[in-house]
Amino acid sequence: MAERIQNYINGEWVDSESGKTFQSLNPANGQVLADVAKSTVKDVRRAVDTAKAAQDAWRLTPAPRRGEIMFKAGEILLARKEELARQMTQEMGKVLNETRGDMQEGIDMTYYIAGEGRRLMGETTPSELPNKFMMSVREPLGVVAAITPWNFPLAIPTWKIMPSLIAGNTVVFKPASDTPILAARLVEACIEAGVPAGVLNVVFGPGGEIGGELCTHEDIALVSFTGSTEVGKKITGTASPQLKRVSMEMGGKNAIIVLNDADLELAVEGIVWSAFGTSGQRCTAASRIIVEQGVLEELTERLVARTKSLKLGDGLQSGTDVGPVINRSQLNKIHEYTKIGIEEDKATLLCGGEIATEGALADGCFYKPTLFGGVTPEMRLGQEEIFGPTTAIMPAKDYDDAIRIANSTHYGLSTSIFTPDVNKSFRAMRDIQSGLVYVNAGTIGAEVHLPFGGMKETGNGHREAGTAALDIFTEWKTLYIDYSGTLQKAQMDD
Ligand code: UN1
Repeated sequence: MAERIQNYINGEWVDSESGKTFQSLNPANGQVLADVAKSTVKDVRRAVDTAKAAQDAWRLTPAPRRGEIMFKAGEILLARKEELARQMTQEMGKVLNETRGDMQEGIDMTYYIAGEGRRLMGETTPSELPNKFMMSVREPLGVVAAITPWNFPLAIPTWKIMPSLIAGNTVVFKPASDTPILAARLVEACIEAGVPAGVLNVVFGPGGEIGGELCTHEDIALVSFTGSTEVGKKITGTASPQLKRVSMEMGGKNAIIVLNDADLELAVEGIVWSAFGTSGQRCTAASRIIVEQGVLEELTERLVARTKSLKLGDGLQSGTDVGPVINRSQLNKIHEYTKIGIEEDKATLLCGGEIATEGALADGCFYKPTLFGGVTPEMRLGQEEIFGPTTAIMPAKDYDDAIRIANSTHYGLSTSIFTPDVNKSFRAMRDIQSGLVYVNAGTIGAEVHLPFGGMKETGNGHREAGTAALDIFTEWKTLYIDYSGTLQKAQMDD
């Protein structure tokens, strides 16, 4: 039976004031999993008002105490890891091993941030004047709007909610409409851990209807968003005129470079994992494979064979390599790109390129892992984010050409290079324009304690995760304490 998922506002689970709901479906078979509150602007206002009212008490709760609550939330998520991973596969589609990874990433972030409760470090530095002390401290911003995507239903919300809370902010959480169940589970864990009423609120519903209010409400201090560049630009355009802070984590067109001297077996595994893991629905997914001439033929052959061997199916069934994509409209969009690749780009379709309809797959949103060959940077396949199991092989004349191609997009999230050559690796680490660079590994698999984010149109300069996250969710206050008993003048007194 379908579960009922309500908003959580001011410490209570409540329906939308409209009484309306929408459904959460299993993308593997179309089964209805939940009826979910379809919020209105009024619901959002109530959530923001509540978060605003709760902020003072939360800000004044000592950070180590906040950290203890976060730590407990981590313990609860860990205890429920397997159960929630299964629910996540049902709701989002990716295979069980990957949803376990998503859970673990959320748990890692929660534990990591709990430790910040006893750090949240500022600076002290000597004053230029005698008998004067100075330091900087991190202050909360106020109410944070956390708008999150469906591809990491648990991990990405923790990247925003946990640093917000440890810093003393309160939160209005607006998860993607495709994954409300996991969002509710995360909120439950926080409540059980002791997050007080009003400090964390969740509103479900279509971004097109309630997102605007989250970006313009006068009591929202920061809009933290992960999703497409298109939506991110809209949010920035709406929130910026009121000088709200906006932290944007958006698209990618990530490349794997394979040089002539690469270990091809390793490269093939890295490519398949990065291109087709999560059915290609990661902002870090490899959607361009840049191959130096000398290994182009052999790598292509091996990749086609390996890609054809991947088993599509329900992510809960053992033996499944690739699960469904999130919904019908994404499925159709992915297929549109196959048509664009063939008709407009005139690239070579090497395998896949079809909606899978064999047997039970017809009931779900399955797309065959797809490889294109002969792609160049001018083509749409070489430029646009597809967010599906489609990747493009792009031939490169030599190392310099490979780097040039890698840098030839508006995005800059994650790039990898396969080569045993230490000189070329270091040059690549220096010259590649992306926020993450991997050597002899794929483009996915970032860990929570270093900064995560991208250059160019992938982001707006911020980095989530690591201590860098605190720069998004806090602001600096600088304190000067003069204990000289005289009026000292900086820059003027000797
Ligand atoms: C995303 O797809 O938005 O590095 C995040 C990775 C994961 C996070 C991906 N740890 O692929």
